Amino acid sequence: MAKVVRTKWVLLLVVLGVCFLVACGDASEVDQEVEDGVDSGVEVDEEANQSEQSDSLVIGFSQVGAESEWRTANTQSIQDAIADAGHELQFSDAQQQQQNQIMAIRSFISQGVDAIVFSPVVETGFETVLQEAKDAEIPVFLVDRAVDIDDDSMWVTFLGSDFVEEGRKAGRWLVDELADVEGDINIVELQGTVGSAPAIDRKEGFEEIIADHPQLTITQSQTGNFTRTEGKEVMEAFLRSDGDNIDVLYAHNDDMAIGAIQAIEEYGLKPAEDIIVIGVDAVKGAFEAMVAGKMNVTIECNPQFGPQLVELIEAHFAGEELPKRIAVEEDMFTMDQAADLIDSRTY
Ligand code: GYE
Repeated sequence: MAKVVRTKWVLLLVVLGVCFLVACGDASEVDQEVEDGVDSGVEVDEEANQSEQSDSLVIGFSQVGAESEWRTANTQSIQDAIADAGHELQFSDAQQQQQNQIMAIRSFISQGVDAIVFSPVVETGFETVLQEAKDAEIPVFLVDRAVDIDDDSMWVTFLGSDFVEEGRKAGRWLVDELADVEGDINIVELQGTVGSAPAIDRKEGFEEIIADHPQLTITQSQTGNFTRTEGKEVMEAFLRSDGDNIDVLYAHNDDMAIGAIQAIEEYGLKPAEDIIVIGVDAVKGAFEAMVAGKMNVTIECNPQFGPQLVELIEAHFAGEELPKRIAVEEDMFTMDQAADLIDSRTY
């Protein structure tokens, strides 16, 4: 019996010993695996890095300038989206000068960037440089503003707003607002940058709607170049020449409307009461003016299409065929909605 017990103990010890050795073996194998694992982990990461690097693009972006709140938000959205996607950005601010944009694009071409993002300050005069980009086989993505060129093979796609529709929305809002008002209505218009797509199209859309309402007339129309300063200056001139007969201001963007509001107040009139104020963009400043009761309506033009743009660029490099025009969706906001919405506005 004692022998059996001893034998059992011996067997147990042997089993434990074997287990220990196996365990050690396992442990050292595990150690080995950890080492291998670390190594192979690094290799995997390197592969990921390499593929990230090879997928990572150098993107040249020729931006119009920094003329408005809209533009600042647009630049930020595109810069963030490109950085978040791990691409490299070459940024150039043209300060609203066409010549600067042509130089920037030429420089992107000579650097051999992978793609060019381009928001043309004006619609015409870019054929030569776009042809140069095409010859260099660098895909061009037009954003925000279009060009007036028939050969649409010069760019991959255009991503932006329907400015004619924005002008129509402004016109329709005004027609509704004045539905019960009798007599002639004098409208002054602050146009955007001369020759730019949003100035041309916002004018066209607005005129198309008011054309059916002969009591509505644009009595004065001039450019304020999309800036607050020039918007104010031009509104001062409008007021000087015909101050008591202005019923409506239609500004092609909010910044000019905000500048003009100041001019109206300095002239001794009440913006939004004595003169109806219409803007475009729906930037924070317009919401502040509406909450303060100084602006009647703003038509939305959404600048935050950076993520959508990056998706399109990546889709192009993945071999996808893109439509030639892609619209950004937008809305319209009135004075009575402004207080509820102001905090949710992100630009
Ligand atoms: O409305 C204006 C900016 O091209 C849509 O340019 C853009 C316009 C925008 O300066 O504020």
